[in-house]
Amino acid sequence: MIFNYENKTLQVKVVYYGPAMSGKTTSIKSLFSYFKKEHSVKSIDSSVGRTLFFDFGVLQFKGIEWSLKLLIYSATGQDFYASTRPATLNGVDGLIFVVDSQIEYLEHNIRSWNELKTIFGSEFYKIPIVISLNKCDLLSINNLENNSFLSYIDFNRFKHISFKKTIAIEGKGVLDTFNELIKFLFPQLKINLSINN
Ligand SMILES: Nc1nc2c(ncn2[C@@H]2O[C@H](COP(=O)(O)OP(=O)(O)O)[C@@H](O)[C@H]2O)c(=O)[nH]1
Ligand SMILES: [Mg+2]
Repeated sequence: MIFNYENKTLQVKVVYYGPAMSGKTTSIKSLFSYFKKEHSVKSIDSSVGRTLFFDFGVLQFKGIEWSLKLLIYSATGQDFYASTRPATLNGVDGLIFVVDSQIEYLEHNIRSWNELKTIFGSEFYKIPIVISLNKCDLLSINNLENNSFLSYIDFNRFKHISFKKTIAIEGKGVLDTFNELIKFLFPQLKINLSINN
C-alpha cells in the first residue's frame, strides 16, 4: 500500500493467483467490464522456459480528498520459481485465489496454494485472501457443498480469509469476491463498488 501525499492517492496492489486455466483472466476481464474498462486490461505473455501469462489493469476511484488506485494483476505459479518471489507478488496487499472447483483439479489448486505458502512463509497468513471457487457451473449440487479444497485450508491461521462461489464466464460472484477483499483491506472505508457507475 503506497500513500502518495503529493497527489493524494492511495495505491493498492491486488493479485489474482491460482493454477493455470482456473479463470483468472476471465475474472479480471469480468471485473473490469463492470467499470466499462474491459479493454484497458493488458495481457502479457512472455516465454521463460514455459509460457507465463500475466494480466494487468488499473481501477481508479475518486474520493472527496483522496483517490484510490487499484493495481490488479494475475499470476500463475511456476514450480521453478517456488523459492523466489515472482515480481507480480512483490508488495501485494490482497490476494484473490482462483480455484478450478472441479474435483479433478484439486491437486493443481493445492499445488498452487502451496506455492504461495512457500513464497510468503509466515507472512502468508497476514495477507487478506478471498478464495474464488470458480467454474461452479461445472459442478453437480453435491460437489458444491463438499469442496475438498476448502477442507485443505487452515482458516484459523489467517487474519482475513473467506471464500465465494463464482462463475467467471458469466460474471457471477466476481464483483462480490472483489468487494469482499476491498472490505478486508479497508474495513472503515465506504466505497461503493456498485455495478451502475
Ligand atoms: N465453465 C466455465 N469455464 C470458465 C469459467 N471461468 C473461466 N472459464 C474458462 O476456463 C478457461 C481458462 O480461463 P482463463 O481465464 O483463461 O484462465 P487463467 O489461466 O486462470 O487466466 C477459458 O476457456 C475460460 O473460458 C467458469 O466459471 N466456468
Ligand atoms: Mg490467464
